[in-house]
Amino acid sequence: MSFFPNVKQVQYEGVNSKNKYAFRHYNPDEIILGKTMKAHLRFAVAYWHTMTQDGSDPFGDAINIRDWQADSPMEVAKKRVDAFFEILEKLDVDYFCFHDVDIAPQGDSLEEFFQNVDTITDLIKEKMDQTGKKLLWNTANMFSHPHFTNGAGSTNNAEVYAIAAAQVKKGIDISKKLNGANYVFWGGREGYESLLNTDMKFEQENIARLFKMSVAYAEKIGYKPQFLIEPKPKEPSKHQYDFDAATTMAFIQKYHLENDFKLNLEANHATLAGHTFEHELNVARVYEALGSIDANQGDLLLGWDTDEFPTNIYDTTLTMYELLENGGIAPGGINFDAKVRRSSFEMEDLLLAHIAGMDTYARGLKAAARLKSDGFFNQLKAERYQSFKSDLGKSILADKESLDSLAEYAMKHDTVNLESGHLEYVKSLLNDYLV
Ligand code: XUL
Ligand code: CO
Repeated sequence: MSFFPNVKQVQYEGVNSKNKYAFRHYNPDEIILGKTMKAHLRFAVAYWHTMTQDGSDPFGDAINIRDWQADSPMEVAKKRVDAFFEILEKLDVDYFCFHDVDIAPQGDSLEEFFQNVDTITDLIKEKMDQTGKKLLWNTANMFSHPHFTNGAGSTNNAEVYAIAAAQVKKGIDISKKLNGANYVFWGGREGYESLLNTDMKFEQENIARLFKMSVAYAEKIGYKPQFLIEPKPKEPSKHQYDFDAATTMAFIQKYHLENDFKLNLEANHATLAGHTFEHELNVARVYEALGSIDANQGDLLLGWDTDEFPTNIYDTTLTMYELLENGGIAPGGINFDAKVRRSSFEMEDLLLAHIAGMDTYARGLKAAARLKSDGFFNQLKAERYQSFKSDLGKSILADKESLDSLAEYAMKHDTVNLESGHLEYVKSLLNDYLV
């Protein structure tokens, strides 16, 4: 049975195509800077937004039309697997990501939940073997269930901590079973509401402890995916410990986790933290910790985690530039952690939204490749820092100077030739690369 009988395999048809189920910019086989677009972009579809989201919001009921409804939660879960792989195939996307709770009903006990997970991952594995699709990452949802109200790794309740550990253990087992490339920790409730009753140091130490147990377990079972932490400043916690890339790197370094952990950065989480996405990517690159990305965009007028599909080519250009400078994103990828708007409630919108996101990233990649080939940013930066090529600059960089020697120099040379950055001109030149 097909869930999208009216849509054929989506293909690249070029910018003049009027077929809405065609790529107009994403041409998987096109070579850009020596690699196919497909190899650069490593797209993934997110199970949660695509398969489980019903379109409801705090003010409105479920609205999405989804043809995988059935009599029991397990029957729904099984139908979703079929529909999901049809989506991956129709979009020609190679990778996917999921939380444990997205794929299987939680039932009445942890035991029942894990049995359901086993059954569904058997099905997923069969589909993977048939289609060649791959698991980019999976994760344990440790924020939805009522027992995680006060956190998982950061909980005040040792029994809840044990449940979190059980879910992570299962998550790593799933990663091994499905040959996952990465394993993600996103701590939605790893944060606090009020310092009046919170021991922040205690909670952070416990999170680090859970991460160390995870590394130890992966080593024990002989399967170690790249571990990733996904920062977010707030929502649902008021103060989330993994606020942004820099805060998370401080945590990773404090607890000596840098050999096993990198970052999974999300565009809308960056904007929630008051940063651009390229800022977050650049911070991760400074620490050599850019692992994978969650592609979406927020709405600056709304200011919450709207998880929209990316359609802004300015942003995807600067994002792809960071990824190119990173030497690519593998073994990570570009996961569409994005949901259709409430008004896009038809089944086919799931495909149209991904096509829009993929085309927007393809345009970003092409523009970023042009910027890189022309040495656009390198040239600007070389000019801007050129004073460090002078005798004085070279000597500073060679660590040959001290406050004494520099003060002596400054006393004799205190009239400086400042140069304008011409930033408006630079931005207008950058615009030429976008279209
Ligand atoms: C929430 C979010 C999560 C993570 C995985 O904002 O981004 O879906 O990507 O738990
Ligand atoms: Co995310």
